[in-house]
Amino acid sequence: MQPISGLPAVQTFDTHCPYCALQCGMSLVRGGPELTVMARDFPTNRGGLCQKGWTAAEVLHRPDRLTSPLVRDHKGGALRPAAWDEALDRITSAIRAVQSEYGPDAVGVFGGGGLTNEKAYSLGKFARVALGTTQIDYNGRFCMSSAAAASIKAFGIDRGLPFPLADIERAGAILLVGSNVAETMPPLMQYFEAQQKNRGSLIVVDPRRTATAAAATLHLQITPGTDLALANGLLYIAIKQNFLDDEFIRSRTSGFEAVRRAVSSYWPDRVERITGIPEKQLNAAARLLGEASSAMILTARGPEQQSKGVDTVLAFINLALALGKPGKLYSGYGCLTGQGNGQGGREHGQKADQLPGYRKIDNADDRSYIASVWGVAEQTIPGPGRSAYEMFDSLGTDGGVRGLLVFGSNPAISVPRAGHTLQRLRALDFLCVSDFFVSDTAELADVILPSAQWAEEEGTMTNLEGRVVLRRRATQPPAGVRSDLESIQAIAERLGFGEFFSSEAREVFAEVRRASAGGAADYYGVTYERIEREDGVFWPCAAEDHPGTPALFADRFATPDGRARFYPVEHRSAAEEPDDEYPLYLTTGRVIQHYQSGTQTRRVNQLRDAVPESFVEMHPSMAASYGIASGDLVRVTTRRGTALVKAQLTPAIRMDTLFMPFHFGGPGQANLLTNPALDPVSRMPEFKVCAARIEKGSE
Ligand SMILES: Nc1nc2c(c(=O)[nH]1)N[C@H]1C(S)=C(S)[C@@H](COP(=O)(O)OP(=O)(O)OC[C@H]3O[C@@H](n4cnc5c(=O)[nH]c(N)nc54)[C@H](O)[C@@H]3O)O[C@H]1N2
Ligand SMILES: Nc1nc2c(c(=O)[nH]1)N[C@H]1C(S)=C(S)[C@@H](COP(=O)(O)OP(=O)(O)OC[C@H]3O[C@@H](n4cnc5c(=O)[nH]c(N)nc54)[C@H](O)[C@@H]3O)O[C@H]1N2
Ligand code: SF4
Ligand SMILES: [Mo]
Repeated sequence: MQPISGLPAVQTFDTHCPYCALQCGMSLVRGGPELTVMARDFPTNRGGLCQKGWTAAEVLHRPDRLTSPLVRDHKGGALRPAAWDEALDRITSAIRAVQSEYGPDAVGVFGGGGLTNEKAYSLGKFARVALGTTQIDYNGRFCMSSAAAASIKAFGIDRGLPFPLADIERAGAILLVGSNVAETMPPLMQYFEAQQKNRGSLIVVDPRRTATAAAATLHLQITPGTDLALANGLLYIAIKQNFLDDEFIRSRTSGFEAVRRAVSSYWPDRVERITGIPEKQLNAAARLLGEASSAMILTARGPEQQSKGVDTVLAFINLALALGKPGKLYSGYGCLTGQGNGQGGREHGQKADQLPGYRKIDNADDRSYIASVWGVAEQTIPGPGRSAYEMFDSLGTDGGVRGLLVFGSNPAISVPRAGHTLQRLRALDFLCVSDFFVSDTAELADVILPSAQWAEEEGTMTNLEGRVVLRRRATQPPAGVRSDLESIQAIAERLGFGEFFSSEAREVFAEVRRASAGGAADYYGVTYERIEREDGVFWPCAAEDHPGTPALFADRFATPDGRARFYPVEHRSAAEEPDDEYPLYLTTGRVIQHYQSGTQTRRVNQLRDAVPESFVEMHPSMAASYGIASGDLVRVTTRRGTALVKAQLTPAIRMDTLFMPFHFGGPGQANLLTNPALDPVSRMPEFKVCAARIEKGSE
């Protein structure tokens, strides 16, 4: 690894962890040939890091890193190293061939919420300007899209947390729904611990008694897929107990009467039957929230990754609004965004229906503004395309996507109904993947581009609070490796659109600022220099002398009339409920050691040794009734397929529920089993609930 020339031998670079949306501050220190990680005091992590953060630099130095493009001469042939020119020519000739035979929309792009703002922006622009395709979406569709859609409906804007993390410590009560912070954002636990020390109460809703739930004042061990009924039930009790803030409802919201009517049938014993949460606990939770002077409701993937994720989040927002909390100090509704740039990644145009600055691709004013920034004619910007799962489902079909470019995602592992998804990926005429390693998806590719990693490039990320932070370059990428911005620019160049793209992050960011100006997510006043000086800048920030906006909604919501909107929503079953054939619930999620599809963390010895393979978590009583002992192989079957995994017994899970981590491929892959039933609005698949059966297995 080459030091940057002209700098002293021991160097320290302040940057951020490459993984989750907490974007913990860390320093990279170079004494010898390799970089090591040091924790750093930053407002989000306050010196803390999780084990993924501590070991992140190992991923830079892995011997199996890609250092040259790989190409396959024919389908089924072997991958072989190739020069950049050859690989780029292969990509452009495949794009031309597919588009001339099937039209511009036959080439698709799939991006990721781990990409910097600069990359996400360039990828969205590349799809619209250089490819002229409607077909672009990204993995955030599988992440926080339900919460985003609900927030836009209710508040008129989607910033995951409309307040800074520090507010958590001062909240009198917090309802944390389907979030396992202790494993998914460990340094954030210090905020909840401080909140409880300040006599605040923490209520955790999860089918499992996770480490997060164990640390709570009250744990509601909910039946998977029933969060909406819980929210309506809590609002029912709040109405009966006079916990409502009538003045707030009158002056700052609209639509409450319809919600009052809708929740009038959610009396506690009915909600107990639906959710499995005892009436006494429902009352206790409503009281803790209703009597607290300040209160927050936070959701994560548990309630959101459901085929009714949007309605479920709306039900929790209704509760927060009825209690009069949004826009008040230490209070409100928030979504805990997951990916490193999960927030920024959803603002700059890599989503099927979106243009930069959180603009809409079907809005005439938005289109003409972005056309002017891009220097293209408005009518050349294509319209909205398919959502993520729908795009994967279309691969290789008539009228579907025949050539796909993937940047920053590993869909072979992370898309639901993986058996089918893999078949579709194999049916493509052409697949190009940009990654650091031969990921599970890259294994299927015709061309793989080796990408620079986080410490080898510059760029900005927007964390779960809406704080724009700076990723600094600490080292050069290995010879033969290029940044995604360089790759995107080079492909565009070959397609005749080179002048529209830059491979320099700072130049791209200058354009992001202009393109986002006046939009909902306005970055115009954010500069690299300001981020360095101010420990990040919160959007919206419309001018360089604007302080940024840590907290939203103090005076008005972002709706046209400034009022937040209530939406009446009704409980409905999950798309698939247990029955005689498939009697159990299966849910999926994460463990502390692994990140997402595991391409990175499965390559770190310490993390891989701790959790080397997939498993299925089940209650000892359930296991006993099937004659299954700890460590036994189990066949888990759903209507989509079968997975073979070892049993992990724990009394911390409901007796009717199985849990599997989704980080692994092979026979234990959780997504072989999951249901691609989609939310009608957000198009989020139902990762968190399906019906399953188990048998004791054998190799
Ligand atoms: N270690 C680690 N940390 C990560 C990541 C990672 O892969 N690994 N990924 C990052 C990303 S992108 C994301 S999106 C976040 C996700 O962060 P979280 O949302 O905290 O993670 P999950 O484990 O997917 O789901 C949280 C909890 O939902 C529960 N759950 C399952 N079904 C239901 C249900 O029906 N209702 C309710 N209320 N709860 C349910 C699960 O038991 C689980 O404990 O984590 C981020 N941080
Ligand atoms: N069953 C089940 N499935 C799920 C979930 C679940 O809870 N249950 N959660 C869903 C959620 S919330 C998410 S966010 C998705 C995540 O699913 P994926 O998008 O598949 O997850 P990652 O592992 O983050 O994929 C990123 C890939 O790109 C590479 N990469 C990282 N950064 C860059 C970069 O800057 N440039 C390039 N070129 N490559 C990069 C990594 O090495 C990795 O291979 O999974 C979803 N799938
Ligand atoms: S909590 Fe997230 S950002 Fe912080 S060290 Fe762990 S993975 Fe990195
Ligand atoms: Mo995510």
